[in-house]
Amino acid sequence: MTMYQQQSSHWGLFSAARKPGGLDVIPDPDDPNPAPLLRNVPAALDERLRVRTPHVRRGWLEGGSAERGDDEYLPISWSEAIGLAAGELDRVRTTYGNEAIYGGSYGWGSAGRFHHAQSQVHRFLNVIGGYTRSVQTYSLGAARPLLRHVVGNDDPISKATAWPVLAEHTEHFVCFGGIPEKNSQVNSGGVSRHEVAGHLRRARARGAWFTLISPLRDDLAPELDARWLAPVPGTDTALMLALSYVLIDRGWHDEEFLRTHCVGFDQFRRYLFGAADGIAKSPQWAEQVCGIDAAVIVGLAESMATRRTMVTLSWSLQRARYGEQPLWAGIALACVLGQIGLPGGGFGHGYGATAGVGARRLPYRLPTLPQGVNPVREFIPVARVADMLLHPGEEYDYDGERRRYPDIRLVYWAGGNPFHHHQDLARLTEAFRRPDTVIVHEPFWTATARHADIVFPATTTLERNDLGCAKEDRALVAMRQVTPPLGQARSDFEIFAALAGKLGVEQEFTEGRDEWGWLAHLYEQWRREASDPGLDFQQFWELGRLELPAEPDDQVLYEQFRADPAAHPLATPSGRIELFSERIDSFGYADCPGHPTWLVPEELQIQPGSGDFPLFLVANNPATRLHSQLDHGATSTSAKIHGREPVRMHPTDAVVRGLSTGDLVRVTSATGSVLAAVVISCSVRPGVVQLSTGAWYDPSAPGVATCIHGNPNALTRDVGTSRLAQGCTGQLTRVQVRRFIETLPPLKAHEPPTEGPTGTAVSTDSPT
Ligand SMILES: Nc1nc2c(c(=O)[nH]1)N[C@H]1C(S)=C(S)[C@@H](COP(=O)(O)OP(=O)(O)OC[C@H]3O[C@@H](n4cnc5c(=O)[nH]c(N)nc54)[C@H](O)[C@@H]3O)O[C@H]1N2
Ligand SMILES: Nc1nc2c(c(=O)[nH]1)N[C@H]1C(S)=C(S)[C@@H](COP(=O)(O)OP(=O)(O)OC[C@H]3O[C@@H](n4cnc5c(=O)[nH]c(N)nc54)[C@H](O)[C@@H]3O)O[C@H]1N2
Ligand SMILES: [Mo]
Repeated sequence: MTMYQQQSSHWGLFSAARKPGGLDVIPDPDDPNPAPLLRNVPAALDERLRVRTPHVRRGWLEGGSAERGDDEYLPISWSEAIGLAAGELDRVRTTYGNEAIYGGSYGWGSAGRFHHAQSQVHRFLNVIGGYTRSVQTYSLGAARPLLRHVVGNDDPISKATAWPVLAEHTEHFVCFGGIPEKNSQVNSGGVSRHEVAGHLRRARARGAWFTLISPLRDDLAPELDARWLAPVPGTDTALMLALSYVLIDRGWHDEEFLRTHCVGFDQFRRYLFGAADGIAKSPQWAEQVCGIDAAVIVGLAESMATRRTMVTLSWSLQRARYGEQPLWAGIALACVLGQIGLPGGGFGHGYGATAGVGARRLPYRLPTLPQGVNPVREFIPVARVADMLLHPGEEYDYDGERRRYPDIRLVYWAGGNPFHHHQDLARLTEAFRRPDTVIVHEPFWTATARHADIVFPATTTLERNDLGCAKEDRALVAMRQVTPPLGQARSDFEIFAALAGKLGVEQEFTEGRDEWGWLAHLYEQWRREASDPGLDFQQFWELGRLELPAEPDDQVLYEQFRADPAAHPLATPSGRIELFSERIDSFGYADCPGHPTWLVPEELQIQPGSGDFPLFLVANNPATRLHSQLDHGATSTSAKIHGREPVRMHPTDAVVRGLSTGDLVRVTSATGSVLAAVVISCSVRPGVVQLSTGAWYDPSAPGVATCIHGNPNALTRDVGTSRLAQGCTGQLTRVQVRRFIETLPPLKAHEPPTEGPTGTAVSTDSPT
């Protein structure tokens, strides 16, 4: 009889069993809305694309870094690989100090509390003396630093009004960037029940209105009957300012709330009415900027003022140049409406971005691998990684500080794919050629693995046991091994344990425990801290699943603040919401002034429809996979055409280019070019094309395109949101699209790299 084992992923719970035809995956029966992404899971065991043994890059063995990204890989034994990596780590830390090791290692890795790649790599590097880390994320790069100044907390996930409250009370959802169902498939750490779509349907059934403000119609589900407004991408700030202008101009604003709960309304109002720059941020002004009729803006403002309104602000809004502004202007708009803290009113940042936004958060810590202490103080804002590698010693600004990039000699990555997630990938390739050594743990031959000098084959969740749960989820699950490790793959923990052994710190790293010992230890420790479920580890493991109690939540922050701002002040300098921030103003940043401001991003300085790059590219998160994970899986590949990523465009833009669905195109920007395949769709605003992230970067035919597969980060600009947050700006770029009529070069991204002959450093002894 086939044994199905319970497993978890960032996109849901499932059971799986190995069968002769591959892996059989069954969604969890308690999940009301399982994610289509589950169909990608069998690709986890695709033997061709798995890194099966440790590898070393030939050029690195021969002493070079120039060929990184375009080289052969030699399979080597575990003992050799561990020896080489430990030797390099030791050489670099003793010669240059531990700050010369970059271990930020940003990325989502896989679900699972113990085999959490970030925790493992950080714990290991701390044990050997520390590393230069990264701060912030690609998700909320602009948001978190800004929110700290404006509302005094940087957690839009758990501070959001809970979904059931919205489903019951909100009368008008005004959704900037939408609430895309595709994104709520996912939650970092896992999601046992997909409920966002159900909450939205309940709100609609009760009669709630939806206004979708987005370049893509499918950013809200069709059954919500949303009114779709599609401003020019990147102009939401102007629209929000005009909405605030109308509300104030007509006297529909909440004077009292602005006086008692906010600071800086006077400065903000003066700016809106043109006192500062002579430009009134009127609906007529906004119409010119965003392409939305002035009358529509006035009507929308009126509807917002007369109904219980939730202003939802997607994370994508802030993943663009000056991304601080739409978030701040959106919060200001909610303040002008004055409904913050009322049930179903106010603002939310990121509803639907993940299943966890607006879900109840567990009131205690989860089982967590301790990471130890990093004695190195050095850090960078995460999206400045290429700048750091290219410009050691150079100065830059970040959130009021003047900082200097460290000089990195060794890059260590486990559980992330920078050659998916970073902007301007050709520039990142240059940057990755700077350090002496790059070490990567990967289950797959991703572009990042192909830019490494030493590649360690990592297992996937299917090959190990773990504890699964997320802060915003209610299930603690046993993730049970489905199949033995593929080839010679090992877990990140085992790899680090071997390295620690070589460096003489094995006991410090493992504390004498193996996988099973750690799972039992983490569970038992958690059980003592959390509300004790009464089951010991063995009993839990046999049962397989605990429903965790949701206790009184902290989503009442704004309710309490509304009720009594003196007793429940926000953690801002004023204790109130800051429409003008003296701190931000004191930094003197022209790219992030002291109040929400319309700043014209470079993308908009080219007239829409004209110039070399007449179209806006929306590079959003993909519907068919999580980032670049399992890009070779069934859901992901079924959307590709001729093996290339689909780029969606409006019929009017297709007609003038003579394009039909299925045609191959070259998309070019000032940064680079990609090949992709056209899909014509009326769900895309005219003048906009959409190419989601995650197609594995394929630079194998540079004469044809920077990436012949369709990774939009070959096109995006590597520039921070502003000097305040230095966040990622990958969401928007200007491009041209032209039919591709040359010979189509074969895709190499979904093939393993060229394997060199078994050479000097190579002996295929059994795993040690
Ligand atoms: N243009 C543009 N770019 C973007 C975005 C955008 O909107 N536009 N979005 C950004 C955002 S929000 C994010 S969060 C990033 C995401 O960027 P990443 O988080 O880097 O993307 P993933 O594809 O999830 O990369 C995770 C990698 O870890 C590997 N992995 C999985 N499990 C394990 C494991 O157990 N051990 C090891 N060693 N490896 C494992 C996977 O195979 C995969 O290669 O992308 C960003 N990039
Ligand atoms: N299926 C799936 N789900 C995911 C992920 C994934 O890779 N796949 N990634 C997860 C991660 S790490 C994160 S951070 C979140 C990301 O959450 P978001 O950043 O919110 O997600 P995106 O899909 O990048 O963008 C949402 C929508 O914003 C719209 N948009 C883009 N530019 C503009 C603009 O200028 N104005 C307006 N009004 N709208 C605009 C686009 O149409 C886009 O579909 O998603 C998470 N969920
Ligand atoms: Mo993200």
